[in-house]
Amino acid sequence: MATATEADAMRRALALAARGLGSTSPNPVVGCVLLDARGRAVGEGWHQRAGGPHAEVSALCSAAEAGHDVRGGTAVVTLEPCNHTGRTGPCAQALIAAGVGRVVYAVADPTPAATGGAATLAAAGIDTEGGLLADEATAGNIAWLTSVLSGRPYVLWKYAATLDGRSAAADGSSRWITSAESRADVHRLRAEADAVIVGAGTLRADDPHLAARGWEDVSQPLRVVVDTHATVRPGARVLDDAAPTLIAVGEDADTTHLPGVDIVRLPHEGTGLAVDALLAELHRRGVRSVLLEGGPALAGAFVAAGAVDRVVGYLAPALLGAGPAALGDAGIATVTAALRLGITDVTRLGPDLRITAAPTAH
Ligand code: AOF
Ligand code: ZN
Repeated sequence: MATATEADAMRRALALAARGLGSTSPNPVVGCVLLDARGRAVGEGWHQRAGGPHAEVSALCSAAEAGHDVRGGTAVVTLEPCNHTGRTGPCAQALIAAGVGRVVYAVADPTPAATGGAATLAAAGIDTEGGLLADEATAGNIAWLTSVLSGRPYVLWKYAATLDGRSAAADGSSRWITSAESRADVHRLRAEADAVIVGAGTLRADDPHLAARGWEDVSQPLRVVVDTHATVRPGARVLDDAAPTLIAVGEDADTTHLPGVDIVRLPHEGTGLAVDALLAELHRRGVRSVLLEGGPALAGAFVAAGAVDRVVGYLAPALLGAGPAALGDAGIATVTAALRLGITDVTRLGPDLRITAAPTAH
């Protein structure tokens, strides 16, 4: 059984891990706290970017730099220590070499290449225990875990709407339905995502820039436009050099007006492009989490494809009474076929309400 001190250390490790959100992809976020033999926290670290040191190694360095001895101590890690030599060496071996007596981790590493660290540690005589704060650690690494287990990026669909569920007015205007607080929160979601996806209709209506404003020092998400017929204008703001941009078009689209633009050709599906093919292409490019920003038709296609893992709705206390709904046709014809969600969070943002929900298992 883990001790209260170890649980506190794990909470700290989870907070450290979260600092890596948005910059470790395609790797997980991982945090580590080292306790000495007397249970005092003497080192900590987190994985900052793919290719960089793993959390355990960075924590071991911080303890060594401060002159602390971790022999006979405990390593508390949010993910099972890796067992492989990838871009860096195996953390299980680093912990064995450092002489820790115990390792407590939250969730197992499901990747075939890296798994097995717990067994290696135990075989070396180290008291090894998994599962401490596993739910919190799973939630903190949900994008990476989902992408490893499903082979496609984790998809978060975000929309803004009035209390009566309209995402635009009857004349098409949609700017500033929600408050400045809600819009700032969306920039945080963008900063945490590897890619942001919009449809060509949204691009035509709003000419969005899609960068994470206020987060210029973090890695900007790849901007993806689903543009079946290649209607994007060469001067569109999304094509500036603030962040990379990928335009997904149909196999037969004419893209001669877009020289130098990164374009991927995908099969058609219904009136748009195949969502599965788009997500497979993004996964191939290292994208592990996606923020889907609309519009309604594209969101409908993602829901129809079973490719929405989480919904974040920003509801403004306003009524429009007419205008498009946030979600377009998702192939759901009757109420018994509704995609049922469970609410995981409700937060007030200025005058608005942010509701986070995820499909319930079926
Ligand atoms: C750990 N601690 O901090 C991380 C781990 O890209 P590489 O070669 O460094 O290896 C990445 C893989 O290592 C990643 O897919 C995951 O399985 C594990 N990540 N493991 O013990 C860490 N970032
Ligand atoms: Zn490692």
